[in-house]
Amino acid sequence: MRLYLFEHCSLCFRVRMAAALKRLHLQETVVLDDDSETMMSLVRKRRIPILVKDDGQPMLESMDMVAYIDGLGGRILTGLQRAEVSVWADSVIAKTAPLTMPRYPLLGLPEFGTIAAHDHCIVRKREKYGDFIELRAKSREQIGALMPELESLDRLIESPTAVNGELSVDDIRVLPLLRSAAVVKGLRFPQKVRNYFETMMSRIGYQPLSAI
Ligand SMILES: N[C@@H](CCC(=O)N[C@@H](CS)C(=O)NCC(=O)O)C(=O)O
Repeated sequence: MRLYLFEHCSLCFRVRMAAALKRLHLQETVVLDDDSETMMSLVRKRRIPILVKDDGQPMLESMDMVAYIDGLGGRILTGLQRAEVSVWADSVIAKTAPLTMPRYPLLGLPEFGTIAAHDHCIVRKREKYGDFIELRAKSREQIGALMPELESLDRLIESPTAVNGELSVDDIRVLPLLRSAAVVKGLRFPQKVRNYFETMMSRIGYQPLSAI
């Protein structure tokens, strides 16, 4: 199996996390941000992540990929899901994206490994999120707006090894978002969130991205 991904992409990290939890080796290709051809040739659209299965069939939805990987051998995402956790995950993105998006191109990530790929990202994302320098200049207030969300998550976390006490798809929803949020220097995770983040990242053998 080969996963086509961007290193910064939290949806891609869902799939990498599922594979790591299963101790399953995924071949990985990081696509340059301006390399639409690779994506188009696989799935006829500009979309990441793409999982190409061993039979050559590509998959396009990250949660379908997670379910597929979890179904190989004995399932491990067996815990119950909680609506509050998916509601949290869906709503927090509006608060994290203005902080994380303008930082990713500064982290030396492989998808921005050429100046053309880097600028391709800036030009496209600027349309959606606004000017990156102006966004970064608002970091303090954005962090202030995000903190109550992290405090809410702190109250939801039941164990450092599983958000609901037993590993479930909710962990796949939450950990990749925390990995993204952790690129924001000066953002302090509340105690249970920090324990959960550190425990889970170490369990799957991933270092956090750098923070800026
Ligand atoms: N529902 C899809 C959404 C995938 C998605 O939105 N991917 C984004 C990257 S995170 C994308 O391909 N954006 C196009 C682009 O960056 O040009 C999934 O969960 O896999």
